[in-house]
Amino acid sequence: MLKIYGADLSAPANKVRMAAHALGIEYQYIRVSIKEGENRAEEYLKKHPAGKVPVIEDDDFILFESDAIIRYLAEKNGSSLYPRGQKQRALIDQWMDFTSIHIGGAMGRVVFNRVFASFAGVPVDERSLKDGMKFLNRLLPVVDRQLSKTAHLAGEQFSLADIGLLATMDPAEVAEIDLARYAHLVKWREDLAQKEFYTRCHSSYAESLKKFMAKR
Ligand SMILES: N[C@@H](CCC(=O)N[C@@H](CS)C(=O)NCC(=O)O)C(=O)O
Repeated sequence: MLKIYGADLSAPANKVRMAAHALGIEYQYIRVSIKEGENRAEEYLKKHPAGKVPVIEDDDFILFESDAIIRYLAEKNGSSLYPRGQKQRALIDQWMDFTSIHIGGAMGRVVFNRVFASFAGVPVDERSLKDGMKFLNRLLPVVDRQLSKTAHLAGEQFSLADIGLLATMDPAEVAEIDLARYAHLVKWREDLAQKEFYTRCHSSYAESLKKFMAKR
């Protein structure tokens, strides 16, 4: 059975779990405690040389980087979430890259400083936080506009691009990012967060954070 190494508060790891659910792939979920440094253990570094989650093990095939993983899983299943048509696939890739590189980068700055800096015992980097918010204020109108034109991010069909954006935006509430002015993004998120591929991962990111805090 497929193994997914992840952490409940890792948006990229949750992206992989959500994709596996959407693709109907059963898997064994192996939690890697970043807090306890399990991701830096020698055995784990053999799977991911930089000690990050997610990683998958598909028999003896090991793969890291969430977008590479979900493309691999969808391709293996011949799924319509990552169709073979050249232009359709290119558009999905475009939005996946835009999401991970730009939105994910900006979200990372905001979420780290507003949520995780205190756990990590490091001071809030105000400059990084400000830049993250500045980028989000530029990037989120782009996806909101796109979602005003088509039902899903890369067109009318639900695809890997939607799973990528949904997982990336998952910590918005806990990081106090106000999305109210992005009506199409809000509606799209609300609809997808009710689907089984999402609810099998968690009811919300906030709920996972609450559970994590309770265990500390
Ligand atoms: N681009 C990577 C990002 C992976 C990543 O940054 N994972 C974080 C958790 S969200 C991690 O493992 N951090 C632990 C560390 O760097 O020590 C992906 O999409 O898989």
